[in-house]
Amino acid sequence: MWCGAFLAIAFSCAIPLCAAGLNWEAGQGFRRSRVSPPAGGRVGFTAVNSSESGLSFTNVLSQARLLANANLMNGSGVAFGDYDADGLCDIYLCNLDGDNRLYRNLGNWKFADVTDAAGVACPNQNATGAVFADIDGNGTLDLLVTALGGPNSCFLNQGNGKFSDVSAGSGITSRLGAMTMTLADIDGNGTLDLYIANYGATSIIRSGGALNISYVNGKPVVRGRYAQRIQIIDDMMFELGEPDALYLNEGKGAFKQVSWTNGVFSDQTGKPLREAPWDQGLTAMFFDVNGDRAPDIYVCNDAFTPDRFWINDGQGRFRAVTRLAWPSTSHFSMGVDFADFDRDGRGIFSTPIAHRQQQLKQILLQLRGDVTHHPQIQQGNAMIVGEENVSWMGISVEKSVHKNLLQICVKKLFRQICSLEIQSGQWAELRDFLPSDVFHG
Ligand SMILES: [Ca+2]
Ligand SMILES: [Ca+2]
Ligand SMILES: [Ca+2]
Ligand SMILES: [Ca+2]
Repeated sequence: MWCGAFLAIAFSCAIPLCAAGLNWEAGQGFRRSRVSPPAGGRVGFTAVNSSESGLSFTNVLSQARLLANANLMNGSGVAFGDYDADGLCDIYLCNLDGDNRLYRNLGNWKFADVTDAAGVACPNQNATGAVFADIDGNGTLDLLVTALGGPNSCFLNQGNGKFSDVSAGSGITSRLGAMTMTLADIDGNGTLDLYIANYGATSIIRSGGALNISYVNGKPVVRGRYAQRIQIIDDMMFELGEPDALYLNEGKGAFKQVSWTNGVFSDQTGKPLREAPWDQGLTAMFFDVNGDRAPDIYVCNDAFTPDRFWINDGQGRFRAVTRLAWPSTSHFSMGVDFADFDRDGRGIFSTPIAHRQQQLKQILLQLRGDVTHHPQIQQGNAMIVGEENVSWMGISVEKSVHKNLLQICVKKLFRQICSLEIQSGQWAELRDFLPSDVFHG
């Protein structure tokens, strides 16, 4: 019943009439409020012009900077949170060429730009991600911001509409190419700990970076500043990312980075990692996948390295999920989410993947209590590449029921991609990546 009422909120909140205050009823660990959807009218969303809302933000990236560093094209994020605790959700938006903006929600779909008063503009940063979270545990939402090439920022909420910039002593400033963050109390001490997915401060191959290559026993080896980010395998060049970073929250806005190689992280056999993964991390998410109340970590990685999936032992130590429990993984992952899809009390995670030179498959896995899984449904996203634009299209797969229908959909979709790729002579290469059971059935 309450679920239905809540869904009514989700669909109707875009209609300004619903912005009136709600009568919240406190529960243990939650609060709830009945809503009264309009009896008439249509469900759906109503566009609110920026001139009416006051939200006039645009994330701008100049072509010159884009060409110099293609990783900037990964884009920037947004954070939602009621930073001033007035019951209305506020918005923080990240910017690449300009300052970030904080918009205070005034109610009735009006917003005021309070960035300068709050002190959270983050000038001269390639801001990529933001999150509101109570970093110091005093009940107010603080703000973390990641930046490509750093420094990442940490702002503590002063409770009077202002934030204090404690970045310098926070321990999270970095020159790496940070993209996104996730927070959870991984060691159970009551503080929100932090995982930052790093992608790479600069793109190398796509931006024409100069490489220092020498030959060892006739084989090319990259040396110099990009030695760890470029691998040459069978005369093919592969670009890697940068190590992600896990931080323990020491309270009061200070974090301490956890080493990848001191035993906190171990491989699927239980052996401590000897080197950090050098992945192009795009998204990370804490979620307790095995129900032991210890947050586990899933990390989506772009390009050629696989996603990472770590199980927390309850003490803040992480072991890679075994390949027996997790036999297939995405490449070119961009996002992950968990939800109890079939309402059996266990989570499902979904990692969309998409790249025209990889399998067009997305894995949607149903988690069992022992962290094994079976393919339940497969979904895919495909990148449609035109001369002037790149867009994404989703496809759904229910192998048992709609396999034939699915095949038709995927073929049609893939022909569209291939017909474009044929022009650049990559048809054969693409065809090699087609999942045979889907495309040749
Ligand atoms: Ca607010
Ligand atoms: Ca706080
Ligand atoms: Ca903690
Ligand atoms: Ca867990």
